[in-house]
Amino acid sequence: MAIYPIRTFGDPVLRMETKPVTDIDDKVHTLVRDMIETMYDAPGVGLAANQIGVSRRVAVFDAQDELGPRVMINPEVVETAGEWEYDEGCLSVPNHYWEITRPAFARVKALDLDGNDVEYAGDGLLGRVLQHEVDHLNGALLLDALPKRVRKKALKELREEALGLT
Ligand code: GNR
Ligand code: NI
Repeated sequence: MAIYPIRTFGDPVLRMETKPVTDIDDKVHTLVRDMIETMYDAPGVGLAANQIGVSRRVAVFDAQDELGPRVMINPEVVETAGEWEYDEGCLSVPNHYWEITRPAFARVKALDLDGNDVEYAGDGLLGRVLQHEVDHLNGALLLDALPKRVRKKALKELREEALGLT
């Protein structure tokens, strides 16, 4: 088991293409175990592989329900509905939260660790985390989901923070 450092905004790996998993081998099992450990240690409710520098289409999440940690391999959002504004954060943009409007409901198709088709669907925190993690695997960050003006202000804040001006 291992806890990995989480890559943060500005690290190019967060914007790079991620490769689908074709073979769910021991390396993928180990990656998933380490990702779950890293997610709980952070602590966070989701983690995408590229957040620990691995450019593969793997994510884990725990929507704080009775189901515990879950894995999605090669996930795709296949359906969304509604609209919901929610105070969203990201371990790769630590200590910042923004009100982000996204679909309220999401359905994701993926593979589990046995290579079986799985579907996760829901609203609330679950729907939000599903969309957030698939975004990561597509090289997107929560900043990209902000309205233009808010995004500009957010980028300015992050730039100033990086320069040690705050
Ligand atoms: O821990 C996390 N909390 C969170 C809160 C609101 C919306 C999305 C999230 S996901 C985030 C962990 C993370 O950065 N996953 O990529
Ligand atoms: Ni995130």
